[in-house]
Amino acid sequence: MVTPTIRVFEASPDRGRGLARDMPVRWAFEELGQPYDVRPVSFKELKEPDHLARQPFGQIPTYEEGDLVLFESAAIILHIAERHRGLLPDDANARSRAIAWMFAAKSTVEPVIVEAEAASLTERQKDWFEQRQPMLKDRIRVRLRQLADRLGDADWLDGEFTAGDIVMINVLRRPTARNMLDEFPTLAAYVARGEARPAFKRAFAAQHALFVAGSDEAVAL
Ligand code: GTB
Repeated sequence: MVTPTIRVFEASPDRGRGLARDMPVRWAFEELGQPYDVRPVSFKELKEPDHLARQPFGQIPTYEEGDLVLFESAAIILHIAERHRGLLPDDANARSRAIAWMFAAKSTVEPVIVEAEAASLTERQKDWFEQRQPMLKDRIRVRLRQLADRLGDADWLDGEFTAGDIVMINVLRRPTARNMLDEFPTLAAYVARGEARPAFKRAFAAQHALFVAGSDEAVAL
């Protein structure tokens, strides 16, 4: 069997904090006990034809396994979770629900968080920046409240730990969401449970080590 290769940031702007989207892919590999190779890519290479052929938007992560080239972190996780037991339940209905949670994380929860982060990065100089902030935060708050209501006091989103939890926890780890988790202690505990898993720790250490190898500015483990 071919060992898959993922392409990741050569020098992640998160300085080793595991916030880039190779982190959930690495975590999934670790949960499944599957080996993977890593190819660091520079920002310049991301926008060159060779990489654009793999990832049309010039981003990381990508996945290569023989003839198969994939992009989109959740699609990569779904692909490996379908090929190895451990991240999707055997029961067909539970399996579909786990996949639905992956979609929910990426298309219902993540967009409101990304919108607020994009505003902070690109709209700070606009005279309406401050005025828009409460609305952006409230949109996130609504989704976090709904998610907390559904999670209740359960450990994971739908029974056993699944790929849905990997994708959702990575969305909640984004700084803007994380800064709001004080208001949602059950979600804070949910994220902490994910981060306490040995597979998460191995994935985190691997991406951190890559950053350290290329810089003397890594954040502490
Ligand atoms: N929907 C795609 C997926 O899930 O795979 C999104 C992929 C994506 O956003 N990739 C980003 C990228 O390659 C890296 S993860 N950006 C380069 C570009 O677009 O030119 C996003 C990210 C980047 C940095 C931090 N950080 O420093 O904290 C966090 C998240």
